[in-house]
Amino acid sequence: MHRLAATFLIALALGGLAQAQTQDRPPLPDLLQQAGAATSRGAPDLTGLDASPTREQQLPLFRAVMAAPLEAPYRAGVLGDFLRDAAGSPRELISLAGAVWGARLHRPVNSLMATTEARLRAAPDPLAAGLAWMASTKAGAGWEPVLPDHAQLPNPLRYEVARVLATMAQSHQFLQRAFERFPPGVTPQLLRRQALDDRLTQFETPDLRQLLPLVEREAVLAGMLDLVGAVDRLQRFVKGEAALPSVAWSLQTPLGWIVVDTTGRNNRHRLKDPLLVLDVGGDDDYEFEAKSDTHKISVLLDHLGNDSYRAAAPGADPSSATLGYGILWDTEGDDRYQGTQQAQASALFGAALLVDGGGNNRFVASSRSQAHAIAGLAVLVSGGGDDEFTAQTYSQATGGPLGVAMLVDTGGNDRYTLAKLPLVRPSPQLPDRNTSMGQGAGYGLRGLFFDGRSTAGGMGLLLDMAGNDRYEAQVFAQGAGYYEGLGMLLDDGGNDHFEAAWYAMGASAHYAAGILLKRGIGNDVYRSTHEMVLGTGNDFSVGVFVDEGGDDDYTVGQLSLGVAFANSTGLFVDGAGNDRYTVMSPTCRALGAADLHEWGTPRESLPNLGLFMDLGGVDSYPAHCARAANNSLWAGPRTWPRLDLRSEAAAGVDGQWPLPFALRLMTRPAVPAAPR
Ligand SMILES: [Ca+2]
Ligand SMILES: [Ca+2]
Ligand SMILES: [Ca+2]
Ligand SMILES: [Ca+2]
Repeated sequence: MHRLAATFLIALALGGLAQAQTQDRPPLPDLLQQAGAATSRGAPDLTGLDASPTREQQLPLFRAVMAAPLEAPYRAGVLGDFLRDAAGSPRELISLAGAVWGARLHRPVNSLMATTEARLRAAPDPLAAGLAWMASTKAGAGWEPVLPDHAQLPNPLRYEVARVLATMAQSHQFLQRAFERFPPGVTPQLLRRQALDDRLTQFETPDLRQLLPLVEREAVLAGMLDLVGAVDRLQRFVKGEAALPSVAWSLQTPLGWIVVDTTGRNNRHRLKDPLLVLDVGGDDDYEFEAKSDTHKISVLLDHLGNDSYRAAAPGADPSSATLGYGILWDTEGDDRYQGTQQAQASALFGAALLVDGGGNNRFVASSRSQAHAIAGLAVLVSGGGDDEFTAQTYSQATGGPLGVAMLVDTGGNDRYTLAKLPLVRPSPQLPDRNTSMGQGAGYGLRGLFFDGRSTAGGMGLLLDMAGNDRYEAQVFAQGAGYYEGLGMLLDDGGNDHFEAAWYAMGASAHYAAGILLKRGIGNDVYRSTHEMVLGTGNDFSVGVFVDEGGDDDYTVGQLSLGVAFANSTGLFVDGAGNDRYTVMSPTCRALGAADLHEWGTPRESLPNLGLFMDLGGVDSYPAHCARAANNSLWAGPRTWPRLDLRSEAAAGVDGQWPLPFALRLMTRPAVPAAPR
């Protein structure tokens, strides 16, 4: 992709949009008028966000969604299209994740390697040259490796391996740079306890929250881009090489193990601190032991075979990173991934990548996994097979403080489960089941539960590009935001099934934003057993839900389907099809409603906007929800009808209208322009 994606995305997040003002497009003027918010652009009051002590950590795209919720579907769609174009290039995906992270970097892939390559080619032995840098690290002072001869590890494979190792030298330095402002005493063990186990004691130093502003994002991103570029080239080399020599070689270096096995055997690898593992051929069984606190970079490339990857301890698998980089790249086959906490693309101060090129895969972990990031980037990309993702909590595209996590699945009929049980992290809303916080979730830390000091959240984005998929979760999931965080679930086609309990499917709480965008004409099922789903926000938040087409089935409890609570914006849009709406609560606080948790506070005069739109088809509405009907426009219920309060602005519309916003780029040429 040569469209300077990073620059464009920043422009998308920060700048004005080229299209006409969405609120001026029908049926929005009538709908806003009916709600009593004719002049509104749909945003909640942003004073609290602007005054946040962690203002600098709020991500640009999150800010943009909060400032203009009616433009959020377009922004989400465009981001989805960029990711779709980039799905074949993990380096490009990392680059986009970095742009969303707010790291401004222009780092073309070709120019940078030239000097390294020239040096390796000029050296008598590229492998020796590729490893030489280790002797100048603290761990490797004076190290002199015993290397295989050219018969045991011949060129060009020898050169390609050396090339990755030489790239690591630079990435290693970028890591130093990224965290050089940290005080002494910051270790992976300390960070895991504070950030992943939530065991931070009052007045403890270092304090994770004080470290966040000290991270140099550009350095984290630069080192990862180089590393991913190098691994990408290595995998293209092994894929393209008709007759690889049969090599079985391993070496313990001061920075971890190097293992090269191209024999095609079914290997059983038991690894601690892998630096670079290349295995070609065979059905392999990997077991990863707990990483040492000093271990920073792990790369594993497996080509061919149905493989099994097991992490015996939190953070042990190569696609996890703490104060470092981790890459696990499996080119094909039906693979199985098994982990506990912090596994399968999980970054904690650093960057993590898991690429699975195809086959029917199973991903199993407990928490902080399957694309989870705090103070870093995590990307998991899986191919066109039928995949199964299972975890308990904080997994499947979850961005914590200063984190961007993306799970991209390019096709197949996939199944995403954040299980109710076993109970590892009881939900405050429903203590008999886990908090899900995943399938596209961005979360911050709310000080209420600790010392009163809160921290902005990051972004989690799940993009499923095709297939009939099944999403099952509990509380906070499927496009959910929590405390200055942004969660997005984009599903681009198929007949899908979504199931959750509370705060899901485009929902958010406490200065946060959640978006679910379902594109295409699939017939989808959305079910919630409790409340706050399908375009709802609570406490200065934004919840956006858009289903583009198809005959859909919606079942909810209450406070759902375009509902604003406590000075928020809730937006529900179904674009077409014959749909069925079921609301289980007898009061029917749904289908366009705005409410406050208490009256008699200044919140009464702040905006609070709930909008419901069904823009086509003949639909079925519940009999006890008397306002909603086919071909009509209705106002939401008001507790204080004579006061005309902005905090009770709500309305719904059913009729035949085009969507008032685009869900994809509008000007994209059908045929690429000829080069000039
Ligand atoms: Ca495989
Ligand atoms: Ca898939
Ligand atoms: Ca789908
Ligand atoms: Ca529909």
